[in-house]
Amino acid sequence: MILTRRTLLLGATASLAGCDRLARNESFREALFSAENFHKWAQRSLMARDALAHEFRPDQISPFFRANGTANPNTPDYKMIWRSGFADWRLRVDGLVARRLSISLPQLRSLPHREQITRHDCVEGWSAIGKWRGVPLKTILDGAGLRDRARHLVFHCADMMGSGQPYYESIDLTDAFHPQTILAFALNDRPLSVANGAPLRLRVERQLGYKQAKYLMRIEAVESLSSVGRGKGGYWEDHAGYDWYAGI
Ligand SMILES: Nc1nc2c(c(=O)[nH]1)N[C@H]1C(S)=C(S)[C@@H](COP(=O)(O)O)O[C@H]1N2
Ligand SMILES: [Mo]
Repeated sequence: MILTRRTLLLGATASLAGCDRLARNESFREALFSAENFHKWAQRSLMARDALAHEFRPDQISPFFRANGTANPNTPDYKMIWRSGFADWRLRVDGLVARRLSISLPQLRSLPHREQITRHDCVEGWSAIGKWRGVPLKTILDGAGLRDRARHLVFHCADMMGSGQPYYESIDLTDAFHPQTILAFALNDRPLSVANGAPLRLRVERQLGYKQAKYLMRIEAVESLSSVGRGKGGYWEDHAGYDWYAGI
């Protein structure tokens, strides 16, 4: 059939009529507008997992990006790498990968960068807009080669929490390969300060502040989160009942 404006219109009218018949059907309408289905629909369309977080203009950058949680890990190991100007620091990538990696800061800086001005939202009720520069996590994961069984990435940090264990967080592969998910080494055109997570932190821009793991030491690819910490996927998830998927 040759598609003309007329056949297209006819087609549209036919399917609209079909919709009409369906909408007149009471139970169909109820199902369509039920809270549960609305939620599912809204998540799939308005809040699609691959949608980009809003990026701001340079003049919207907050004059001060406050620090929260650990502001200095202060452990003997961290002090040592800090004294070397992070020359002795390496990011380890292991777990369910084809190739384990050990990456230095100069190596990270030599990879293609992404810059993004985004808003950080902390559950404690403050926000700040900052300009982050870093390497897309995808670049690192492509280098390591995730095994088929890998489903989550766990970020192990340098700072010790009250419980005597280091801070940790995790994300799924959708967020891991999201174009705005970066390993950031600079904030507002300066090397990351100790307060904000030096030498490297995660930026996963569609999620709340506590997912933005600072002081990264190791990224581990795992199949399940049940063997990580107490099984909820992150320090605050395990110790304060915070949501694992902290989408904003
Ligand atoms: N390693 C580590 N990462 C962390 C935290 C922490 O205490 N340790 N705090 C989290 C919380 S609750 C927030 S709001 C942000 C704060 O980042 P900022 O210090 O750069 O503001 O880091 C998150 N990442
Ligand atoms: Mo936070």
